[in-house]
Amino acid sequence: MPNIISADDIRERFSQAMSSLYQTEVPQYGELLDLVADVNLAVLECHHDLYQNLENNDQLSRLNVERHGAIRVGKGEELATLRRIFQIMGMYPVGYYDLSQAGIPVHSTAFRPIEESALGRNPFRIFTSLLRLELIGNETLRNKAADILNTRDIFTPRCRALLDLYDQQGGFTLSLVNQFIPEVLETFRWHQQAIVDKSTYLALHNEHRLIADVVCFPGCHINHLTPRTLDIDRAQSLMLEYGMHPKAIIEGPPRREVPVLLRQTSFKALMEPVFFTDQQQGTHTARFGEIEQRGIALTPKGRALYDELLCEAGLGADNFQHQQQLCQAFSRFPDSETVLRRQGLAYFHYRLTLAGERHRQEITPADDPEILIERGWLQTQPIIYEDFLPVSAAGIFQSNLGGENITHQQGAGNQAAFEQALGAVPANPFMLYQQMEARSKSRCGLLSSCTYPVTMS
Ligand code: OOG
Ligand code: NI
Repeated sequence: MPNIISADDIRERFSQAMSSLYQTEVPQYGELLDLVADVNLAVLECHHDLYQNLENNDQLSRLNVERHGAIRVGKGEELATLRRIFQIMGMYPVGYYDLSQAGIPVHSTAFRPIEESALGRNPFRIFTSLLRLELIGNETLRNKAADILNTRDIFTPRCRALLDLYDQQGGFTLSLVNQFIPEVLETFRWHQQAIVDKSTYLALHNEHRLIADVVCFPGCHINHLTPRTLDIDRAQSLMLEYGMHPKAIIEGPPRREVPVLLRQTSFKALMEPVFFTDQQQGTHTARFGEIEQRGIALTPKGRALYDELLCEAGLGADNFQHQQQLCQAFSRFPDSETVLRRQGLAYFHYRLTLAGERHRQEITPADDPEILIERGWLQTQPIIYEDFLPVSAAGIFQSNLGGENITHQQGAGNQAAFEQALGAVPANPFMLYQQMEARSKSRCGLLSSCTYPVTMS
């Protein structure tokens, strides 16, 4: 088929369309984008080395287009259809997140690009959660929620027809992409017309606000979009100055010389008008804005240390105290690229220096990379963490469920049920980072072959 538009192109167009839509729906998100752009500019002006580093690693161009979003669905078929939609955009399920441990009745994955070139172009990700009806304690409400979900279709008929067409043709021309994106946006935009009457909404809401959010509407509205900042502490304090209401604490690790994993904060959800099927009116509070700062991806060993120290730090009363507790606990976490690398705590991208290029023929797979680095033949850069953190995600969920006491029973994960609904096994994030590192080493002549082929079902 001639003139097929690439998945990277479709994702780029889609992420722009989502951002424009969300700016019209939640004007504070537009302000958040301005705030983050200001912070990033100030950081880059003051830290020329960081600027050079990002530019050398093709990270600068992705910074301003970089964002993630989040949606929540109610039944397996919805999740499986989303998988088809995102695959067309080069986004694949990565990771399994069990939120039930934090009393939130969902489990999740992140749809995201996985190849280095695709991530460099536009790393748009969508954190996607599936409601776990079996965790609703009240049987009458559980059945009611299931009945409502059974009758709805969150995808337009044209969207479904286009998915089938894509499968038949193996691609989309520009004119089909231009039809596909608005059809998909219909699913993700806000619908102020609910599909239930007010008393049903209130009953589900009283059980758990999240359940009302997932079940009572004809679509799975995007609930936030998140730009990437280079200094989240600055962004958090600026949010107050811009008149936004940031959540109490920044989630994730503390501020570091070498930023690790992911730090996140958000502003509180807005109250939006809703019209119910019995002509009554009300409001719904679900949609918010979030900011993230991304750092280096950790190996399983690094991640185990992160989880241990996060637990040890506990929860501070306010952000100041929380960050102090974190800093204290994380004094045990090495904070230099060299030590992180030597102790096998984080993933790195290897490349030859000019001197290394000149000695290309002398490098063998048996060489110790650390010696070549000291000799000036090899350079490394952090591999950026592209995924999410379950404890942080739970904090983001909770801060936007109105801070009410979550009376919900805690559950255990059920990855097998999630995979069955999705119709695929999410990729293991550690494998993806390890594979990236291995490929970069093998390009330097350090590994004889790349041993981790990517296979996406
Ligand atoms: C998702 C919350 C988690 C993140 O960035 O960790 C999340 C949701 O509220 O649906 O977005
Ligand atoms: Ni988020």
